[in-house]
Amino acid sequence: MATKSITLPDIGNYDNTPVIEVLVSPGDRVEKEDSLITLESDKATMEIPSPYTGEIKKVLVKVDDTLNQGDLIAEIEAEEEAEEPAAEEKPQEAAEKPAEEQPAAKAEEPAPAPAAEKAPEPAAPAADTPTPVNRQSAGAKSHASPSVRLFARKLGVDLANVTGTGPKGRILQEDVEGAIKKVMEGAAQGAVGGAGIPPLPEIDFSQFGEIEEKPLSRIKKLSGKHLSTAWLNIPHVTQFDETDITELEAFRKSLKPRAEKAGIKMTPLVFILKALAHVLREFPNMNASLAPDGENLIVKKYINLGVAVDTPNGLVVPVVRDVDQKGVFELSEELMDISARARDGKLTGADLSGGTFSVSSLGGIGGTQFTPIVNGPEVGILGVSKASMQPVWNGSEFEPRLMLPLALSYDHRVIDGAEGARFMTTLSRTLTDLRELML
Ligand code: CAO
Repeated sequence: MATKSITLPDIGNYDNTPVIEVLVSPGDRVEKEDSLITLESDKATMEIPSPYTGEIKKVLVKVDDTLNQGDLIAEIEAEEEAEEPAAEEKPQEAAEKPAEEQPAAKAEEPAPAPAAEKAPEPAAPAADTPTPVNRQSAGAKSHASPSVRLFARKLGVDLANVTGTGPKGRILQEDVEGAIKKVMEGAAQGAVGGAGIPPLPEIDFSQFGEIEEKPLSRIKKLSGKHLSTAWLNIPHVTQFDETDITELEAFRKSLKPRAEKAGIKMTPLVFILKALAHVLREFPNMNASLAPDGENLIVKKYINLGVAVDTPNGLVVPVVRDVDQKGVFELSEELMDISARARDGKLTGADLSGGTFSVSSLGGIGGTQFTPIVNGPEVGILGVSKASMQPVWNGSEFEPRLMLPLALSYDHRVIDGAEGARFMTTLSRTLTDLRELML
């Protein structure tokens, strides 16, 4: 046993070659010829192998350092004396061969071998392209031949996430292919952790105290999957506003006796549905869906509003149809009917389909604002919070006004911020002065 310094051997006509990976840490046991670091010149990537078997004591380089022949890389407690790599020995240029044709580097290969032409930087994934797995993380320890490393890099595969099945745990091209296949299968099934998203850590919570594991309801499982899909696929923007509904509330109260007579509960939500239908006519892009190929917008000529209903088993979104063609009494009756059937678990498939835009109202419960998730493939959703009396400056004094907080989330691929703001302003104006509905 002896502590040996490992220095950069002659790697050819390369100066100040950057370190792109450090593959070992202090305490690691390495075999002779195991890779220690990867360098990347403007022409090639090359792994620098250990000339000794033993335990790494110190790592003297880090990612982004630049190295020249003779620079110290590491110190190792060597188990055997090894011949120093011949100073004049030149690495074999293997740059010309395409990655697929290159044989996996053998453990017995003596000298550092520049692997292949510099791998092009993997392009940043387009917003709608699922990345198979994370990009290679600097400093991750993984053993693979330069050709496999290049192959993985081209596909954006982080070798730290791949289990090697080759000799001494080396990662083979089949291992990289297998890792990609696994991710793609997961993504196809919509599995948690698919589409390149690192899964949340699995933690045994019982180690911290008593726990109880309860199954999620069927509705929660279904809506959870749908919400995750919408959240991941749609670039959301949420805009907030506060609308003066003082006059609306006075009108609603004036209608209450008639509503009660008809056995109807007339809440602010009915007026919001009515105003939304009016504004959606003016902003048809909000009453639309993006075609699956992302090339066209499918604008719907009907206005069917989904209304999020809180039930003991979870959230459901039944649809009120042709809202633009109905009055507030009819809408109230329908809203009462679908929310009652939702809570009794009696909705049919037809009740839940065909929506063009959704509303989620927490106004009856409380809160000042929240950010609703777009009910994809719809384009927009309105979140309604609890109205409260507030002092509003009218130019000469503060006046008590009933202010309703609204949040509009939309798919930014379809709606620009300015269009979203105009939609919100028009909706707000309509709710403040219901006479707008007649225009
Ligand atoms: N501001 C102040 N008060 C409001 C209000 C608002 N924005 N919206 C409703 N209210 C009042 C109503 O007027 C009613 O009061 P009165 O009984 O005195 O008239 C009370 O709050 C309860 O209303 P409601 O909730 O029963 O009726 P609604 O028409 O407003 O809503 C429904 C119906 C089905 C949407 C609602 O019951 C519900 O389920 N909301 C939850 C939706 C949800 O969970 N969204 C979150 C989805 S994301 O997880």
